[in-house]
Amino acid sequence: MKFHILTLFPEMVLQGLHTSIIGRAAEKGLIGIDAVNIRDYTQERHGRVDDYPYGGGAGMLIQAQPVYDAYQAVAAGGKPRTVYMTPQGTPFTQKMAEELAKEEELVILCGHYEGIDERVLEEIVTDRVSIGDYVLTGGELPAMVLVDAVSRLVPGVLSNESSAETESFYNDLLEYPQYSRPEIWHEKKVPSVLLSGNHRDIAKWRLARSEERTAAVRPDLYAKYRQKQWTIARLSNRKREHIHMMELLRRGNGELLYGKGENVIAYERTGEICLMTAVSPQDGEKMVRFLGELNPRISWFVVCQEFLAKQLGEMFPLRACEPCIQACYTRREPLPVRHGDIRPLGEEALEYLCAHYCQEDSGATQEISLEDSREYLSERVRSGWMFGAYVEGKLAGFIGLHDEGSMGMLYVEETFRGRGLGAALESYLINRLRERDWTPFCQIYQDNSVSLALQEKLGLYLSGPVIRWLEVRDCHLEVCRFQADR
Ligand code: 9D3
Repeated sequence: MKFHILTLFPEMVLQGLHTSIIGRAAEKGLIGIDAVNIRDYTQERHGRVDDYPYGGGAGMLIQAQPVYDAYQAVAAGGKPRTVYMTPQGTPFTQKMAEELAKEEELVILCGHYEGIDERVLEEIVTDRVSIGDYVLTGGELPAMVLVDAVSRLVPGVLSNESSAETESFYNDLLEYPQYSRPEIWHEKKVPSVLLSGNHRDIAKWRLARSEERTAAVRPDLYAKYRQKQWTIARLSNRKREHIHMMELLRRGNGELLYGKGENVIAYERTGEICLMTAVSPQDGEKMVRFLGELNPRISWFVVCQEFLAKQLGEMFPLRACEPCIQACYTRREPLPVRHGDIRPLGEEALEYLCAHYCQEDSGATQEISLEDSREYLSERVRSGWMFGAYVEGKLAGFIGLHDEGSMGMLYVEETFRGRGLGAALESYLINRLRERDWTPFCQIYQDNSVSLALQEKLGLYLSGPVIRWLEVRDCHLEVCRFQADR
């Protein structure tokens, strides 16, 4: 990730970003921070870059020309994403940081004085971002905030340990209080439950403190949290059909776009997947209309009812995939893993995965390019949820978690089939999910009797009605770069 910061105070930005984690990332070359002085591009004598605003008013404006020339110097003929830091921008969020982290190059424009001539902004700016409702003296600190938040999402910038932490960041809740040695300080004792060693009690206590804090300080977040919990409870009335939606929400991988009783729309951002269930066709119609208005980016729909598939088909250009049966593991006991050498896969296994990941299993009717498939597998490996089974030190099969949370991608090499390797891989993954208090589930094509038999053998429960995946054909109808938070 390369940042080009256009500013009148380049040394301020560089000073602020050369220490600690961000400084180290820059040293290692994981990110690049280039601060460009707008003043170096002025054509006026005495290095002047500002002038009075037409129509009058207090203060000075940065003129268009030096900003434009500084931009041209870093854009090098391209049209890189360009963020203008301004109090009139969209409030910065983690979601925006995640989106910006996908770019290879970012230009960040900092205002000072009263602002910048609007005409140059119209030509170069793609996003306007504020960091909150308070008044600063310039855009430099906001630019540093943005660089910090985006950089820590760049792979390798954080240690694996701390990045895993962010992933499991409690769903819509603020963090619980934490304590370290000594056990007593200023006559204050560490809460005894934390010393008990009982992980269930500890988790319960932490959740209660998180809820308490969130309710007190962030009623907005708390309301969202309560609605999610309520929806999960409603969905659990038909758990086998709805396990994918419940788990998406429970694991904090999805947001609730719509929740009226058992009429629910959940959304997974990375894969642009929209999960829907409706009680009646009337409800379905309302929900489809709602989606049309909200217009989020969607690549896939997953629906629980056939009428939804029909109704969506009238609104979106779709290709329907074969229906799937849903299987979930809700037993109390972990499963025995009858194979010794199963471990997480790293980037080095990518070639093997690409060679053996079965495209038909992805459900896509149109050819998924090798490129897309590699991109997906690489992202899955980075998520830490791809596992391989090794026989005599050599990779013989794998399994993983899809982006919406279902188990899948199961593969066992021809020569090793019939030895329970597949069962071992799935059992292993089920156990890992259970450690997190998640309910393992997967989706299987109706006609895949081999896989269905495996699910029954392992003790998973199968859903009656079928789940339908619907692929959206080139429908990235982007309204604005940052979707309104609904
Ligand atoms: C008193 C000046 N204001 C007149 C209406 C406008 C104004 C212009 C520029 C106020 C502050 C600034 C400087 N701030 C930023 O450039 C800025 C900022 C901020 O002040 N708060 C939150 N986010 C941001 S992003 C850029």
